[in-house]
Amino acid sequence: MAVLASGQVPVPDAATARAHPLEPLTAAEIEAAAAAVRAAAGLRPSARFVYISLYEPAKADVIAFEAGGPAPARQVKVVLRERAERASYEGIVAVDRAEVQSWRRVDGVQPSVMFEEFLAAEETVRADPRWQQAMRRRGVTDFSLCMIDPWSSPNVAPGLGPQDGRFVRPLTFVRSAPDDNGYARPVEGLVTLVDLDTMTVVDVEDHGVVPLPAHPANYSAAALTEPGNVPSFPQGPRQDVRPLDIVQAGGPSFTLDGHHLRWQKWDLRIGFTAREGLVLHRIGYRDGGTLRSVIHRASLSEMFVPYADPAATHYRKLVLDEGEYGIGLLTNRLELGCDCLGEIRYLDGVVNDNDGQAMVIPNAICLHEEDSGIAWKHTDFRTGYAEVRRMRRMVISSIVTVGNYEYGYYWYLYQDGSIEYQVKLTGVISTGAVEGQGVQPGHGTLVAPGVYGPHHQHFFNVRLDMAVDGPANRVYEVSPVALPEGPGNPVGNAWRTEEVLISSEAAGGRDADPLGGRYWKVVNDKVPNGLGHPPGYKLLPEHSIAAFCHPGSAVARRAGFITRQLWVTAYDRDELFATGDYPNQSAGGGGLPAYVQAGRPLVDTDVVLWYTFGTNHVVRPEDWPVMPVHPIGFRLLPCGFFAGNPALDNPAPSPCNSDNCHPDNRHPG
Ligand SMILES: [Cu+2]
Repeated sequence: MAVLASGQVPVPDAATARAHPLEPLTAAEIEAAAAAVRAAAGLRPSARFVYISLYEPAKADVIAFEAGGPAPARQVKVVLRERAERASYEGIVAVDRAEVQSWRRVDGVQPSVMFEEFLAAEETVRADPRWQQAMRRRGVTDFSLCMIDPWSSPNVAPGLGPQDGRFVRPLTFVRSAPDDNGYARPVEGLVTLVDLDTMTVVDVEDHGVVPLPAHPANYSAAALTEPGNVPSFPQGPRQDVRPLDIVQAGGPSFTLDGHHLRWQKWDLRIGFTAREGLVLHRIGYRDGGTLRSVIHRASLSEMFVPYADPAATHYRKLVLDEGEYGIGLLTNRLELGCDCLGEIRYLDGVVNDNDGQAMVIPNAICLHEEDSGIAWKHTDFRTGYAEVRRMRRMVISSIVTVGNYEYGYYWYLYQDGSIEYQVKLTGVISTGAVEGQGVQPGHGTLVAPGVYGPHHQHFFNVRLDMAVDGPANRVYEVSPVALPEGPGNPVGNAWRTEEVLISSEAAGGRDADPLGGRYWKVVNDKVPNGLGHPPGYKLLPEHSIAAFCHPGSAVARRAGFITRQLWVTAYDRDELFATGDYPNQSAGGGGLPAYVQAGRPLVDTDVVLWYTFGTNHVVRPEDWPVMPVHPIGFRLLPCGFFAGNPALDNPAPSPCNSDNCHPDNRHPG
């Protein structure tokens, strides 16, 4: 485990004896960058650091470095909010030389909400006489038990733009004890608006009292048997679960060198940023003696959770969790045996705090192998001999807490050359209160007496900076097409695939077709394989959903990326986020819809795929009081990249000694 402390330098890779330019920032680099800006810009204490992150070198410079060329300058991007001035700034620091290379005021934007603002906003509301009066009207007098969650404030009405103030819109929940699940008692109808620069309550809306729900809804083992808990398990935890131990006597089959991970034939680098959390770089596969590139950079570029309830408390819950809060900053410290089971290695996450100091999140990234069922099998029905192989996968994961919700982000690498991305949704649903015995809410699901979960959607966008056998790639949309009946289709069952080349960004927004089985294929047309196919990877568009917000609405503009399932853009080092650099309080239109306006050509050039997927969360009673994990995501499969099944050489399972097992594979004794 790498414990990065202030003063350390990036870990040199044993293979090259040089620190790789994509090694994450160290604590010392974060603090050096902050110090350089502080000195050069003459910062006052009212200047608060939002993000201090690695400004990654251009792809060509990374490739040149790996070929033995010079190390690119170590650059750091700094974003800050000057509260007293009510202004935002950004710049680039060459951290090795402590030199501020660029520095500018960025008008008309609001950077992400800072963690210190989260905490301060809660206390500011708690002290507000109007809010206190509203709570007294609801019979609450112990304000210390109130949880006041600062939801972001979308720019959906006049006066809420980035130039108008720096806003959040906190909602209130009431615990019955300090360790209680407060989301069981939502304060319906009470909405506040806080300006974070001045840290003042701008507005308190009280739309009328709805009684606080009566029942606790806790989920600790001790709470299961407590009278009145909803739901309750009077017998306590189940007693028939015997130990399940994951043992790898010889250790895991991967090695970690700094942030360079090698697992069987896979080879990649692990990154971590304050805004995106887990990032994968330089994903390649060793084929024979050659390390072949697949993806240069893979990252979650944005999330969007629009609620579908028009009630006053809920209709402005339209959160861009990554762009508005920074999910790297919200990453959990993982626990062995709890979050991750078996032979685990961890990496820490190193991010900045708002003073410009480094903050280490221990065990932020979990690395381990898992058995994943069978890889392939065939039984010769005449002889009864069977050949079967196990599939193993490499798991790289992290978990974040965004207020009430948890999101687990899991990358899986498989022995057959495929890659899978899964988001595991869990945590506590966002709740509302409804009055009246058995009254069903119009836009949600009752989960306990007086408590409901409003309908909502979860959207995710993953940016895949592809590099299939090199950076020059092209993208085809492949759609199965039924052929007309006739002499060439005598019984009406014939179909073929139609390939459309996505030639420019003018056609860079694409729609999934779940019933038709459409997919997208990224190929390198310059290096055909032995069968004459260009090597490629196909993106299987799983979990695609339509956006229910009206086209042209402020909501659709706010998160334009959700209107298409796939976007294809030309590589640009500075285009990393589906909603652009500053989505908080933005009027919208930034990010992908703006990027494709450039109309750049996409054929045999450096292309980036952006895949949007999601789920309609129609809440179930079973999502209460904490939601069972709901996984969604997509897969990338090699498509002509290999000459055959890449997992053909998986070793035969060691217990293979039955009569059905092929004699060549049987184990002695
Ligand atoms: Cu949900």
